[in-house]
Amino acid sequence: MVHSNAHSNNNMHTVGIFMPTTILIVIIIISQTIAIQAHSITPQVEIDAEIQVTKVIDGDTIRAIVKNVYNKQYDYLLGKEVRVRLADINAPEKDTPEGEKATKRLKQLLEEAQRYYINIDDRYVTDKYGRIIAILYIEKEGKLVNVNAKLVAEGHATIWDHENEFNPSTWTKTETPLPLQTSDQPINTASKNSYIQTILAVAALLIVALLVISATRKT
Ligand SMILES: [Ca+2]
Ligand SMILES: [Ca+2]
Repeated sequence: MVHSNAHSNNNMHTVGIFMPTTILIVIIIISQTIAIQAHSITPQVEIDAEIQVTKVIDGDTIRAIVKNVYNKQYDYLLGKEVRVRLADINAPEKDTPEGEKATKRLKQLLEEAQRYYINIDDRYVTDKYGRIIAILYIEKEGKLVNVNAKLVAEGHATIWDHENEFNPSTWTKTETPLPLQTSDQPINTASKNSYIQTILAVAALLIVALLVISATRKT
């Protein structure tokens, strides 16, 4: 009987430590997963990948290395150098004065930016020349700029609405402030995620504190 009681107490003790430890591990995993998602989620603007621009070919085409992929569909592009054709716009040929101006302006916009992203056409991905069809976004001074729309707004390119994921008539504004917030979304996904992260971090701290207290009492 004594042996049996001791055994059962030992089990209770193991369960007592095991449960909070398991909960703690689960909380850490969940909060890490949310942290990864929070980075990739942009509530109003669809972003498929982050790129590093290597060359401006002309007013509507660039060459770039794919740095990060936020859409599993494009995992195969990670680390690759690709040509990106700005979707649904057309800049004049490079050997014309207008084309030269458009190329120069695109270069200037890219030089002023801190980070570069693309929303790839999920419907066809590339054109017949193997160029990735995308909206190019640049991050500049806390704003996300739709470069396709910007070039059109400044008169360096015209809209050529091809059949694809994009509809240029929805490009009513060229800039979106970061962090992304809108009146129709009272709390955006990114800030909601950081709110959940904070709660989870506090919960994890409380569990650690409880573990320390229970360990101190036993010694
Ligand atoms: Ca897309
Ligand atoms: Ca289109």
